[in-house]
Amino acid sequence: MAIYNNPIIKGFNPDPSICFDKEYFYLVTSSFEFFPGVPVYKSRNLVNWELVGHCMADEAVFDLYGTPCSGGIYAPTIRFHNGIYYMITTNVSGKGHFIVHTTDPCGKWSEPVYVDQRGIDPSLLFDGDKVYLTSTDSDNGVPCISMCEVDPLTGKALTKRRIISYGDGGKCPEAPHLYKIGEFYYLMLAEGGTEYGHRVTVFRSRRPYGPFESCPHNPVLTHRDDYTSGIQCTGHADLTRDANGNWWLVTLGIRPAFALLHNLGRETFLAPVKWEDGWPLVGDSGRLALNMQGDLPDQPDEVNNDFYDDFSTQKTKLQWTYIRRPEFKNYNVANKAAVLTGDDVTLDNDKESPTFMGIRQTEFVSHTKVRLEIPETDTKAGLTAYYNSYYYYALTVEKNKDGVFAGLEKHIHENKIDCKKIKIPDTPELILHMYSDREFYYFYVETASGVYYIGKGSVAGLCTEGTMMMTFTGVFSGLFTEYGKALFRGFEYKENETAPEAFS
Ligand code: 6LW
Repeated sequence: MAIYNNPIIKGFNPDPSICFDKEYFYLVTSSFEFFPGVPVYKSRNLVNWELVGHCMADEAVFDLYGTPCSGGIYAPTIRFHNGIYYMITTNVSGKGHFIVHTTDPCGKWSEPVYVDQRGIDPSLLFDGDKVYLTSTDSDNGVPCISMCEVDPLTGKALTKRRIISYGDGGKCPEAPHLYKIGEFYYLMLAEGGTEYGHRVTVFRSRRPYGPFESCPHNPVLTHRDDYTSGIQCTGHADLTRDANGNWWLVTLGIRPAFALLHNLGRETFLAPVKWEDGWPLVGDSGRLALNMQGDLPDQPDEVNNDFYDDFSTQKTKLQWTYIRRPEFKNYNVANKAAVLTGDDVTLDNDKESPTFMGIRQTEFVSHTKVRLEIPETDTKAGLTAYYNSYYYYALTVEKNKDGVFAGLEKHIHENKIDCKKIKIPDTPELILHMYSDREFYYFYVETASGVYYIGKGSVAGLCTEGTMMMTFTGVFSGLFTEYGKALFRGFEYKENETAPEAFS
């Protein structure tokens, strides 16, 4: 048995789906308006995960232009069958469900084939010569789960869809996954909605289309009645079995920053699963913990989410994420600098793609720093804690004919608060710092002549629970240029690093 920490994939990594190809586990998560879409993580031991690519990595094929905040790419499913990896998901702001496939999940995925089925949360079960597709549906307004057979290489529905479940009485039955385990077909759902009533329910039948009997101890996983574990909203789960025959469940959950507010997004958690009387027993009596133990398939290493990019190679690191459909002509990574050129698309633009590149914030306490050179006047660039176009804090550095000015912009709902700008020495290079804890983001500009405190923004302003529309994402630590040209060097993100005394 080994101890591991939850979440296993921290920061905005919701709606996890997992498969095992007898050597490695692969896990995908939803990505909404962010590009590249559907990150692919790889692991041997279920604890150390490496980002190895994205299923949607070609902005010409997967055009997210105009995608609204938390629109776009919803929950994915990844499956492995006969040497081919399949991923199915839904572009809710585009053409609906699509399937891509590959023989190398760390490399290029196929062009999408679209599936003419309704709902969200599509999933595939390979069962002999049949492939079943489950997804959410509506029976004259009553939410349910339906299923049909599909050709996973063409996307063609081979049978009419049939309703197979209405869930266990919870609202929003969703996230269906059908498994063939032994003599039973198991249907696993999320119910209660992805907030604090979220839960996982399981059903089984001897036939793929049911009728299904409900697990006697449903929900098999929930934190809706647990306000002590530091984990909430668990639901939307997927099952896998390791080479030793042990079962595991991955699920989304949140870690509240404080009260019932979360800014890091819905994250991916792991629980061991045992079977009793043909029903799954998940985690600790249907609950997860931040520290758990299980018979892991391989000894885990120390987990380290710190990130550093000196921009020394043309190929940017996979963690960099963009908004909607990035204009890559505005990004030039070379000679140990990321040169970001703004085209007057501001961070609060909710349709286009501002010149922005960010990484997922993975811990409450964090420190992001980057060196900034602004060679020309009429430039505005900086460092941002970015949730989406309506919710972000931006440490701005503006260079104009009157000099160089540092400021803090706070965007919350329709409000834009422009904190006082400070004139700073026009030195060749500045160092921008963003610190975070469970309550605030703190912004500083460091120059050769000293450190300037620019201001702070409350974490509460960038939390999912406070957004004016349903949102599903999490905060990024990002670089941006709104107009002009900025050279960024030595981007560094560290967990659990706080501001030094000298900064206070
Ligand atoms: C996802 C649905 C859900 O498609 O939230 O957690 C939606 N549950 O299953 C967006 O993540």
